[in-house]
Amino acid sequence: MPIASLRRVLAGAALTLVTLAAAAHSYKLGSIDIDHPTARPTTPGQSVGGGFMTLVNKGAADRLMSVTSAVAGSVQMHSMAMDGDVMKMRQVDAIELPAGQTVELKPGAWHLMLVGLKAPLKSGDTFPMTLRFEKAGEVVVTVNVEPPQPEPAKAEPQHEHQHEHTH
Ligand SMILES: [Cu+2]
Repeated sequence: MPIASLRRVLAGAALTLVTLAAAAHSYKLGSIDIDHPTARPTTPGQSVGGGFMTLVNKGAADRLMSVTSAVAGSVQMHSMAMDGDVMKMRQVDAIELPAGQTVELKPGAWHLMLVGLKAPLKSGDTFPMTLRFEKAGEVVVTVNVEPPQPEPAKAEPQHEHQHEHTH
């Protein structure tokens, strides 16, 4: 094959890989898949931001032990749970990843809090973040800064419930 066309083929292959990586945006560490790590955009003066991702554990039980990123002074792991009728946020030492289960870090559930942001997070930006698991070890993921995605169907019943009161 002439060099020129070989080069074209290779360039095409490289481009395809880049496109796939951007669309899928997931990482693999041992038996743990880390899907779509994202953070919310923040406004100037806002020192705290939220971080989200989906952790799929295809192997034995593990735990997310710590998270660090250069964009923030510290990254805390938080849980959200109802305490009476109040939703309360609590800092935890680790997030349990039961064997064969998916744990979603999302608003209203487990999430990361980027505390002491050094600069506002802007929509479209990306930054590296290091996740350390008890058994799987460490991985650096790229976090996409993106605004909240509209929740599919799930949010509907709540809306209907609220509208009932206007009758
Ligand atoms: Cu929190």
